[in-house]
Amino acid sequence: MNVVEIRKDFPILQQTVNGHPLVYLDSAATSQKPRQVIEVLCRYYETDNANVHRGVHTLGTRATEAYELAREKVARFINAPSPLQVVFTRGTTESLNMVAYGWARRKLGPGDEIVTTPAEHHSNLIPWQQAARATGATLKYVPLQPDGTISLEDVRAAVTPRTKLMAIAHVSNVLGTIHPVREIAEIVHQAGGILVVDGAQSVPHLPVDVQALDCDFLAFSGHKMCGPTGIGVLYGKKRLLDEMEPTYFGGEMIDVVELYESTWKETPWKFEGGTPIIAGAIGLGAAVDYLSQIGMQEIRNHDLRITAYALERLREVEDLAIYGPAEAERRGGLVTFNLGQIHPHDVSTVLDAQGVAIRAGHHCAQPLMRILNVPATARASFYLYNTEEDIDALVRALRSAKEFFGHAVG
Ligand code: C6P
Repeated sequence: MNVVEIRKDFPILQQTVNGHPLVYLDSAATSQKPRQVIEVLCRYYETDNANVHRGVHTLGTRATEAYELAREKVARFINAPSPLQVVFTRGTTESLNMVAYGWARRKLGPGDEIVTTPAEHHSNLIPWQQAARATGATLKYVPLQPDGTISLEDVRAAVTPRTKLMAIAHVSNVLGTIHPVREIAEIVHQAGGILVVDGAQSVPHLPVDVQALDCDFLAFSGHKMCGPTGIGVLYGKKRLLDEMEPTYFGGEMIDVVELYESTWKETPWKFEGGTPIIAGAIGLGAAVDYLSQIGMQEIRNHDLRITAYALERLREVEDLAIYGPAEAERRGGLVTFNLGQIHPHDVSTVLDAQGVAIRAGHHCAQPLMRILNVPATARASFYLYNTEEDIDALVRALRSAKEFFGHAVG
């Protein structure tokens, strides 16, 4: 994988910020977009733009074909058995809410259990809180180990025949932990439940094969994988999608509409009410082409190298607390940390003055911040365009932040 060449694909990286070359270390929040994706979006609007599944005119046919081709590309990318199991959504948050509304609220009742972990992103936590409240089901948590992992023993203890659903991130957006989804799926299935996987941080970074993982639902966002914002995916097993209720009712998702009742199209179209996110889906298709051409295993290997280097260099910085597993192999491409007592927002501001973009805050994981006993953390996250020089710039900027706030460190 030639990172120097890859960087040339990303116009946004060719700039200075605050007088310094941009060092973008916030891809877990959103990734940058390659020229190949931007050009597909421009071309779509310049030559093919029309509504889909409606007009029989030429542009309508072209737009429909491109939209459905994007579904096929996404299906291949995650090895879904059929494109009909790929629902286009606005992103991970919407995908997870659709399962919570369309499946969990229909299937759960008092005495049933939903199992998750306290390290989840709010998008994979609040929908289950709300579903539990609405149905009388109980929400249970698998405890977090001090190194940010969970043990399969604890999963076995938490999952019972009452467990109708377990939800877990494949990769934590704060700790970076890669969770053993395949093994968890086996435990949940043995108990008769289903496994919902939040793939927001895994699908962009690892080869993800839904059939090998045997997950029942997988949610992810296009904007974290070189695609546009506003597009995401819900993959589901066919039987579950078929028994799931649509969340949105209206144009395009219907079969027959009477005055007092209506019927729906088949999966996946019954979930895509209204004019869908046409350009977004086509842009995501282009992103999938781009990533596939480089190779997801190559991207994973690159993430691994950069993360190992980052862990090594960051450990040299005095007073820097690093959260999550010690070994790069057990992490996705991100490192979360705190520098002494300096508030992460202040750290981030000093870094920004040197062109280094990281994220600071609770990362939409407030219960996890309480477990870590911090109000917030700083996070550097990596992708296929980051280099070891980017990590060196991060470490230099952190050292200067330490000098700047000297008295507050320790
Ligand atoms: N995490 C981060 O900086 P949306 O916003 O729907 O595209 O993705 C939500 C989401 C769900 N699960 C995980 C594990 C995530 O990391 C995210 C998005 C970003 O960590 C923005 S808060």
